Amino acid sequence: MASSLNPLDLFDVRSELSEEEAMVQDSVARFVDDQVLPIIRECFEKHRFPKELIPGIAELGLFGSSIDGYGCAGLNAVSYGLICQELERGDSGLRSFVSVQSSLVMYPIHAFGSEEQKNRWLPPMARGEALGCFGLTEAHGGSDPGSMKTYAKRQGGDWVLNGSKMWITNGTVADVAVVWARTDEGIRGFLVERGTKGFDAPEIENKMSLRASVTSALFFDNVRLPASSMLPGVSSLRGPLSCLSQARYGISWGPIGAAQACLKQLLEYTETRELFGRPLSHTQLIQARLADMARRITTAQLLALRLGRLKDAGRLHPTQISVAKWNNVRMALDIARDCRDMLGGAGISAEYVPVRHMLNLESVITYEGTESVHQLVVGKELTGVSAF
Ligand code: TGC
Ligand code: FAD
Repeated sequence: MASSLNPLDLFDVRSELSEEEAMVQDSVARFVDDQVLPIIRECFEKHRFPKELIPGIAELGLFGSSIDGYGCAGLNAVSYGLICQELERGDSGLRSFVSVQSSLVMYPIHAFGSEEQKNRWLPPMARGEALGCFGLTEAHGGSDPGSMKTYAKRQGGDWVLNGSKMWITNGTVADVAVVWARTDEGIRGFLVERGTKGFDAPEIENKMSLRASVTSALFFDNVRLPASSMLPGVSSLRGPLSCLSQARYGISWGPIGAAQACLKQLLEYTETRELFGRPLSHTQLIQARLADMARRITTAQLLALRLGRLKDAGRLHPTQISVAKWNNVRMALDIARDCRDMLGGAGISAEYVPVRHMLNLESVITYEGTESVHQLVVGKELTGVSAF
């Protein structure tokens, strides 16, 4: 007899959602089913960013969805999490695109920008007419952004920016880059517009992961910026790290979608694949593996929902985000790898979703703090000692 429980939501987390949260989830799910799934495999295979999806994403209010005003939807944190989950059910690259625009570009402009900067950038970004990227990581060591070398120096009323950034999502397609640089007054954020003299953003080729997303290097060679390009609200590493907290929160939800997509396909596959005279799903080992996946997904869902409720109550601690990002990305990567294996040879084909999700999740477990970085954040919380 088929289960009366939903295998992709064993503890019925869905019933804990408000009407508005459920509506947000449903509308993004429809968008992913109708517009993302039919094209995403081809985008991944051809290393193509699906720009044509931008108007639909904007129409649903998914850019800067947590911001109140400036043309943004003003949704709660749980809704933002559900948006990430549904988008990543399609592809981690698409969720990344929206995470960066929302949490790493619109968030710092909203939190640390002047009124002029907010009015200039937030409404067109919400409409998807302007795109942004976030430049923190440098080639010599992304885990330690405090060691950044990119430097901005005051010259008259202007700033002059020199240095480079590496592995920057959306870099080549962005109209504006939020760039973090060392200055004589601490670490500052700057809004650098595409086309500014001395600024170049070439795309990184040959990626085997996040192939439907644009990743770039950023180069700054004596880039002259007006004083008005500096974000006035913060002058320390706290600025970029608080943006990371927003993005990591969303990434704690996103991979649940990727894992659900993999498990859903495997439930269908193991029911129809017959070996040794019976369907694969009738064997004990396969059932144990499927059960383990459902257990880990449901645990991740409960963790994400609790995380979201804490965030909405204003009680979320960055260490809790680290626990959830670590747990939930690891969960999804392990599930995608195991699903790939249970498909046998077919598992290496993009005709099935696990290998694409598996390759994508190799980036997700690395960016926004590697697994080791999050373990060390938790270790520091437990022992009071920073062991980075
Ligand atoms: P530390 O001395 O601990 O802190 C410096 C200042 O920052 C504050 N702070 C935070 N604030 C808000 N949220 C957080 N999570 C914060 N963590 C720390 C802290 O209170 C302090 O403030 P203040 O006012 O006293 O100055 O900094 P540290 O240099 O020891 O570094 C700690 C560490 C290793 C955890 C940090 O450097 C780190 O997180 N490293 C990993 C870097 C990383 O995650 N990079 C991600 C780049 S962006 C990206 O990957 C985008 S991927 C695309 C997508 O999102 O889809
Ligand atoms: P490293 O920091 O060199 O780490 C190498 C290894 O050392 C890792 O296994 C790490 O866990 C380990 N390690 C590091 N420190 C310690 C320690 N103290 N103890 C033990 N082990 C340690 N960055 C941005 O700023 N903006 C973006 O939009 C962006 N998008 C990205 C998109 C993609 C597809 C990828 C792959 C990366 C992106 N990044 C972005 C960069 C990302 O945040 C970094 O790759 C990440 O922070 C790790 O930095 P790193 O690659 O330099 O690795």
